[in-house]
Amino acid sequence: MITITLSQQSLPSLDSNLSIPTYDRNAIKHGIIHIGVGGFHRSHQAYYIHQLLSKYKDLDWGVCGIGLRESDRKISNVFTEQDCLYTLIIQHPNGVDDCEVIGSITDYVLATDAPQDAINKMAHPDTKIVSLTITEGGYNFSSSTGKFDFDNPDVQHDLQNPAQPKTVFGYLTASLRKRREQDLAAFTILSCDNIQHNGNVAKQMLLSFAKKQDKDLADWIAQKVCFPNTMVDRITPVTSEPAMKLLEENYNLQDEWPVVCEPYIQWVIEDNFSNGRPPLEKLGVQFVPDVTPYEKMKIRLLNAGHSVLAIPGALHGHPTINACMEDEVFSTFMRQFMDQEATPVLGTIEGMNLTDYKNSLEERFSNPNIKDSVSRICSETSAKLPKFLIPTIIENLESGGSIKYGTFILAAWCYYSAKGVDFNNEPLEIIDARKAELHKAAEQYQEDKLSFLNISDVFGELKSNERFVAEYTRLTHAIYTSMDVRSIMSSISADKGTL
Ligand code: CS2
Repeated sequence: MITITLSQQSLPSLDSNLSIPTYDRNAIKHGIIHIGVGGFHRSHQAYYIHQLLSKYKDLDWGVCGIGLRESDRKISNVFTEQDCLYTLIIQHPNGVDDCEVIGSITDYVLATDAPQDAINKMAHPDTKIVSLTITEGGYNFSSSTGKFDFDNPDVQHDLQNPAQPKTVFGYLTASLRKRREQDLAAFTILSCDNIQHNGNVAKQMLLSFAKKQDKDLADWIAQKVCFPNTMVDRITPVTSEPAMKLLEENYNLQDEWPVVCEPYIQWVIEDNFSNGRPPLEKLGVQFVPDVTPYEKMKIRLLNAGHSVLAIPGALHGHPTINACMEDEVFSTFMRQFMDQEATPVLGTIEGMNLTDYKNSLEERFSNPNIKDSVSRICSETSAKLPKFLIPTIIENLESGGSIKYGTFILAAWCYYSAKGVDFNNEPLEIIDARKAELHKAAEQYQEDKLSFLNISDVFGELKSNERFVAEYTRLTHAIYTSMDVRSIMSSISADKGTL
């Protein structure tokens, strides 16, 4: 049997068991422009919009993707070949896979090749929302000061070349400037990254940039653009070879870049839009006046819980999050972290049962079918921990709460960054924009036990807190001397004073 390549034209010939878009993709308007079309956007927002188009034929809210980086060339090429279609593979814990071809993205612009096209797309009258998944590190602020980083060379470039931008801030201001000139309503900027108050952060960073470039425009943005805070959730591992094989074997379909995800999906959004919004509540999206409790709970439990498993997991040689969960030492350690360090600083969250939430996270992390690699979770740790974990340590230092679980993760991260190999001497796949800097700081451990903590925009003032320093020193020493994360984790969980 000849394998069918995914495209608009091939849709009617696909296996009839595979669900395909039933709406007229040619009639779709791009109400949403999305910057940063990675796996997560494709399993989450694009999936919700696909359902909106399928069930309600609301064609005003299609998506046009934009890539700002050279590394987006791969998705651009795949989308060119596949007419922006892709298969979403929802992997259930019992081994069942639900596969569906998603059609809500109907155009894609690689801005590095065509900056003006990207600006024009955002400035188009049909555009009502520009949404972002630009990663935790993409907001260009220092974690310790919270200030916009004007030293970034790309930011400097954008300030000097407003019509040829490189950064998201340059593109947003260029397109908003054009909308203002043409007397078009401003779009909403919808951040979908795992940062507490992601909308407020996006606003503050964009305004810092815009003020430097054009004060009047900055005032207009401040008045006209809404930046709702959001909480987004769906575990989406990196697409693996077996996922592609599965489509070939079960459906005779060749998809160059399908997306794999868990069944769980959640989106909570503050109902604050500049220029209308899709009726996503029809699909279970929660619109709330204040997203704070949801985002804090998710970031401090789910995202932090992931890092708490993945960093020692990588050192021990566990390949995936579910492998970590199968190891009782790891799953106990993670739950104790959640119960003893994250929960006390969260306090009570109205309308939420934190025990149920934590139990559900344990189930989701244990899904054996999803095989979420620890290397994905460890990627860009330098941007993640200042948002996911370090605030919990700081708040526990202030309240006199436990810090041993969180501190152990920072100690393990120091070893991880210094050595670049796990405890079996196997190379670690370290993906971090600041990899070299982290390595340099961590590597000086033998001469200066606190050298790693010198990266102050990651660790803030932790180095000057006596209780933290004592715990960190004790735990790094334990790791460097025993080279066995499991036994240290089990001692920490058992609350033994000595290691
Ligand atoms: C993960 C997230 O990257 C990470 O560290 O914790 O990607 C996580 O899987 C998603 O936020 C789930 O919604």
